Amino acid sequence: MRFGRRSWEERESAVTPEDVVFSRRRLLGLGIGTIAGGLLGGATRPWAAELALPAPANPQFAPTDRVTPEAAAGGYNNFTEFGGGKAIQAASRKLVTSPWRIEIGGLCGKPASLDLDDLLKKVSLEERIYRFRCVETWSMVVPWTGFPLAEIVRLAEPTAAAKYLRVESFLDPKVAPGQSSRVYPWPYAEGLTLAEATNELAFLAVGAYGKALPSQHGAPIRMVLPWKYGFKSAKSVVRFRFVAERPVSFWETLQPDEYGFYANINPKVAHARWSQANERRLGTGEALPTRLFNGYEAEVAGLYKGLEKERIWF
Ligand SMILES: Nc1nc2c(c(=O)[nH]1)N[C@H]1C(S)=C(S)[C@@H](COP(=O)(O)O)O[C@H]1N2
Ligand SMILES: [Mo]
Repeated sequence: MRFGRRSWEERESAVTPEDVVFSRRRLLGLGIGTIAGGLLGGATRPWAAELALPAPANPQFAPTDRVTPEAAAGGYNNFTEFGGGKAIQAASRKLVTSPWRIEIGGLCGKPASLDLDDLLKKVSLEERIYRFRCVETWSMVVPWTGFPLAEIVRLAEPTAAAKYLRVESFLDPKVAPGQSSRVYPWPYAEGLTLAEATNELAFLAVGAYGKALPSQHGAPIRMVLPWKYGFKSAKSVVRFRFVAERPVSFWETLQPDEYGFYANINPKVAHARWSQANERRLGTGEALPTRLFNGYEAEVAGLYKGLEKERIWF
């Protein structure tokens, strides 16, 4: 889906973090044409019905913000595995999301390799409406269905040596044309401190808008960390690893001066190339002032007490 071209769009394409590396990829001769090859259609999860969606809404996470229309949120995505632009939904259909193996490992007492369906039997699903803010300045409000990331920590029983959780996305260049580019440090990966991973807001979504997660949003399971810029919310997760050292993420590997570990939302701290003061809601185009921690200060500010000298914003 395409929205009217406006001044913000010009600005946004100019600030896309992908722009630097994507142009390099073109130099490598990997045509954009290959990226549009996903219409053949992959499997959507047959368990969509089994998931008993929609799950009960958690009234604690129901902001007054108007929910973004489903088609707007699902039609303007970042999923570099399937292309550098926003219209990756057709290409992402190639992702086969069932069966989906999840590995939980590293410094923990209960490492496991299990099918997502079996993982979902160990948790209970709920719906939460969260604000979501991309570093590129667009934002949305989405009803996600899922369970707290803290459940993974609980099931894994990390040892005392574990300080961080590394979360890794799928790797399959046959399915994801973007992964044929060696410019990127595949697989996409992100990381959190254990305190962040067990914060009540940190969420793993398997659904959106009362249905199984569509592929462009990171099916069958993706992180949602609403107080951090969107790139921290890794999609199509296959691996959780408890580690002692701070993980270096996909974007941090590419552009460490622009994308740091914490990436907490702060309107007063500009990105290296643009301001973060305002945002634009998908669908309506409404312009809004960006809020500290995306408006979740009460829930997460405590995580950063004593860390003020660190780079907790970018
Ligand atoms: N695996 C993977 N996860 C990813 C990305 C990506 O390119 N690959 N993009 C990130 C970025 S920059 C954003 S803003 C959000 C976008 O989520 P959405 O497309 O569901 O809105 O996904 C994040 N997770
Ligand atoms: Mo983003």
